Amino acid sequence: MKKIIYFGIIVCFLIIFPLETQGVLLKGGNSFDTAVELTPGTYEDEGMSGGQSEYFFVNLKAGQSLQLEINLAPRGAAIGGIILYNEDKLSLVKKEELVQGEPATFKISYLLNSEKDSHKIYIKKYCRLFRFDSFTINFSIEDFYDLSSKTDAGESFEGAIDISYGKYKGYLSGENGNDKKDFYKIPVEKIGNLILEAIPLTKTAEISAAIYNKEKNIIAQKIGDFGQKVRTSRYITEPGDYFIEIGGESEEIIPYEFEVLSKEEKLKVEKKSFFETLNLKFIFGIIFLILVLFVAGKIIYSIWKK
Ligand SMILES: [Ca+2]
Repeated sequence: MKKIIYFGIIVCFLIIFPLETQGVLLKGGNSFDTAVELTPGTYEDEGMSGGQSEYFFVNLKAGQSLQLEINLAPRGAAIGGIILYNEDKLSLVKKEELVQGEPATFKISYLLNSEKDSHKIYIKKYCRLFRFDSFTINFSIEDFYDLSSKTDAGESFEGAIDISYGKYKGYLSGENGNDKKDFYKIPVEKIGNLILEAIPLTKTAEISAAIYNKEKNIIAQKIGDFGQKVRTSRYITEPGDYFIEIGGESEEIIPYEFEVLSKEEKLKVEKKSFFETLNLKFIFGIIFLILVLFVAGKIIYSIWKK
């Protein structure tokens, strides 16, 4: 008897709370002011007709990316899409699709910089013409923090993250967001070469690396080709806080690695003397060879003459 009761309870539970949640039915607001907050998950609707729109908003931290996967199922054919707006209600991204017959899926991602600690992003979904029988949004958040900072490195000197010599990993948004630059600050204590190497970890990106002096003037810069490493350096004569800027271009989010190295004066002198030694050896070698050829020529000539 007990088993039957337990079985009945489980069946009732499964009817009320299905194991597979196919998506939550959610209606957005009809303006920015009445926008409805989205948390990560899948949201379905009951369809939209031409002229209809709904507003949502999400909150993200600096260094996080908003990820949307949109599925549009038209009734025959329909036109509609998604627009992202910032907190000031300025359009950031617009993606509109003409969908005919089969449902279509597209993705939007937007990586946010550290101009603010947290960002409110509005999402407007709309149908411009005809009708979608369903307009599904899958919303997720992905972290693209620089180094192990749990945030995004600043877009300028003021927000630079402190580093020391070593290898680090960071991210830039490319066209998918507003994280266009990352600034780092490195204290240089000794006179010598400050070397900066950076490489995009995707072939679709080109990366730039620059070094700024204590007065925040650029003193070394290199712009690379797609997927290529860049290397730039500058001989530092005055210790102090120097700055590094990494920039990049791509249609996708750019993961990158960079390394900051120092070569002190001592090493530089050693390197110079090595080349000097090499040059002297080369010159003496040439003189010796000419002498040998000259003497040999003389001997052969004298034998031939006899
Ligand atoms: Ca970044």
